[in-house]
Amino acid sequence: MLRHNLLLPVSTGDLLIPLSPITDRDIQLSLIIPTYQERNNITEIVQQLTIELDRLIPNGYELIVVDDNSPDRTWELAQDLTEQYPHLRVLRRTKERGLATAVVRGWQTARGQILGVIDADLQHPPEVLGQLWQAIGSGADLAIASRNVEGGGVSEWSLLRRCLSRGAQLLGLIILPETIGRVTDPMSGYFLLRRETIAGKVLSPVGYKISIEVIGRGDIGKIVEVGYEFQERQTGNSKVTGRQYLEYIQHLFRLRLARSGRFLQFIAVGLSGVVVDMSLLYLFSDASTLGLPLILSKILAGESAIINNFLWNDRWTFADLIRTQTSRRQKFRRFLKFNLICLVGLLLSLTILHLLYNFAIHDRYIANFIAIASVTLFNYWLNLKLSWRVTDDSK
Ligand SMILES: Nc1nc2c(ncn2[C@@H]2O[C@H](COP(=O)(O)OP(=O)(O)OP(=O)(O)O)[C@@H](O)[C@H]2O)c(=O)[nH]1
Ligand SMILES: [Mg+2]
Repeated sequence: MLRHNLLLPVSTGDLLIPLSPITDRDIQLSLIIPTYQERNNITEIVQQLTIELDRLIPNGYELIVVDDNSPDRTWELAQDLTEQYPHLRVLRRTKERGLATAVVRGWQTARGQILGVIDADLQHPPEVLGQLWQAIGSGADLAIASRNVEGGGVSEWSLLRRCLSRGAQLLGLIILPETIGRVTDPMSGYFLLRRETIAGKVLSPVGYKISIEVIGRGDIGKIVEVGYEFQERQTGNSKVTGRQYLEYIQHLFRLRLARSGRFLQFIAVGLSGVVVDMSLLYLFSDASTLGLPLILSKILAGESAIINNFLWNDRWTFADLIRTQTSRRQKFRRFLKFNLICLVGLLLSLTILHLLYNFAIHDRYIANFIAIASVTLFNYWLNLKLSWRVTDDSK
């Protein structure tokens, strides 16, 4: 029947969002509404969102319902609504399930440059969209609705649910501090973000929490949080069970591994630098080869290792962070910062070795190992934040 033609095709394969979508120039915002068994809510949420967005971005938005073949046929009702709401599009998934992947599949068919997500069950007040949209307009990469900033709350939650939520957040802070610590409500499923922050990256969420996936894998610079009061579900049932908690923990570890992968690359590059340094030191200083003075040989060998490490890190370890910054000038600036950080690292390493050896551990090899490990971490973090920093304004 005709209705079937209104269903959008579901992407398959990698969960990868294209940088340049099949754009419709007029569409600025694509807001995903993931649904499972939301027949009783879908009409109301579409109506409320339409009223809000017609005011905010008239003719400049689309709503995309992504339904996982709900037995209550939410997808069918949503399709019926498209007659009355022409900016509404519907995707019915039959081969995959799960909230987070549903959102990504929706974004894959989205036409706007700003992507967003909101629950279907009216727990996320549509009025907050105005502030989120404004935050994006003023330069935020991610504008996220939060229950834990001023104006936010979860009024009717039981003590147990509050504890579980805070416990999950604390666990996240331990396993993935640099991601979970960036926002006060990392579990929020209500946000807008710029397409380019996640485009071209293969996403791989497990379960419910799409927000930690985009913060963990995206190139997200400025984040703005907007307070909102989490409403009680009026109708329909929650899909949250113990399984979602397990999936959340699995998701945290998957992200930890993905992020640590970069650190392991950094260490591998560091080891290649040791080989360069040693070989050149031999070549320059050994009596059977060039026979240069030791200090001069060490300076030449050390600097060559720094150049070696920089080139590998720029092309490999941090390559994905600087796709848009390829000019020679930008590269040279990164090199200078890297060089400077390595020199500071060297001084730090000497200081740590000296202090540990003389005042704490009187074993020079253990002290040296601790010095190397601390300085490697120092180098990694500082280089990630300064040399290859993702929040560069000139992006
Ligand atoms: N497509 C899709 N949507 C889902 C799935 N699970 C949940 N949703 C939708 O995602 C949104 C959030 O799910 P809820 O069950 O309300 O989760 P919650 O808001 O954290 O929990 P409650 O406070 O108990 O409602 C709702 O719009 C659901 O219909 C799923 O597997 N697939
Ligand atoms: Mg809900």
